Amino acid sequence: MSMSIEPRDRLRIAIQKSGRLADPARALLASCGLSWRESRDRLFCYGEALPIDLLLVRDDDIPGLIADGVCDLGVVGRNVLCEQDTERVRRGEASAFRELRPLGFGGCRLALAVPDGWEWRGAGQLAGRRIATSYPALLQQWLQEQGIAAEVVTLTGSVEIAPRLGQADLVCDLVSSGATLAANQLKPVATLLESEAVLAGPVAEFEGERAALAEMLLRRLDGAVRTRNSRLLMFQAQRSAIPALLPLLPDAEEPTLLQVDGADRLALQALCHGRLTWQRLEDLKRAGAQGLMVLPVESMLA
Ligand code: PRT
Ligand code: ZN
Repeated sequence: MSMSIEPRDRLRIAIQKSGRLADPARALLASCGLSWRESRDRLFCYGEALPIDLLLVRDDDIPGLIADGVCDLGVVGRNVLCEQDTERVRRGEASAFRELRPLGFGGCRLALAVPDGWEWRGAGQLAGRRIATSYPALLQQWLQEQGIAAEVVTLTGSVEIAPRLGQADLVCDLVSSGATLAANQLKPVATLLESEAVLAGPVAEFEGERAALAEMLLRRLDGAVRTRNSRLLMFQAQRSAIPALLPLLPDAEEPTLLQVDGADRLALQALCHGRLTWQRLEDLKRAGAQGLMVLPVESMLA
């Protein structure tokens, strides 16, 4: 396995080896037409369909691999990317990576959580308190913006039990369902960052072969992310019913209308990004839609 950073014409994407983002990242890239032959050590997957290889690593290493030019792109939580970028900037270094696209999975937020018994009256309450977190740079920055002097206790794991262990008074941690906080008698009171998995890349533009490859991949990703929850809706209706039907289409792109027979009967087809529930279909039927059909979207290229 070559890890050289000499000019190369293949694109290298870092993704999480195992963990929350590993499977969805692979699935998303596969839906863009990528496929790989796995190496025996499973750290490097050689791209077969396209010259795009995968490097399987810990998520925390991904921004650094991009900064060092070892990888061109990476799939990582915005929380990790922003933390490491904020840390670099605080150290007086220039940004070396950036978010290229949000990817629509791995959603969570970085939140401040206090013991259940606290009555939250705002950030002023935090002065002089100890806050446990794995995101010290983002927390320091937020505290600075609020004008609060508090002690940041950096922990790499099990942040939520720090108050019970007497290591801190409150925590700043990732939350998705909130069940972990609740189980530790904590409640979220402020959000520092809304996060999801993102495609990260270098600050500088790609050159040569890799620029064309990256551009193609981004185009396919945009289609894949957009179609993942989209459906094609088709039905027929009288022309006079159309004005009442259009507002019922959930987050639809400009629909296509085709004349079926005579001037009065139309067939409509629309790409809908919102949820097409049974309730919504019944509403459409009541407003005059006939022969309703909802189809999944396999791929899309704008
Ligand atoms: O081994 P490696 O370092 O690669 O993995 P990791 O253990 O650091 O990361 P991993 O797999 O746990 O998470 C990867 C990314 O998933 C994070 O960086 C986030 O961008 C995203 N993500 C989404 C989450 C969560 N949701 C989440 N809930 N990461 C962590 N959690 C934690 C949360 O902190 C809490 O302790 O999961 C626990 C359960 O959350 P609740 O609120 O649903 O109870
Ligand atoms: Zn990690």
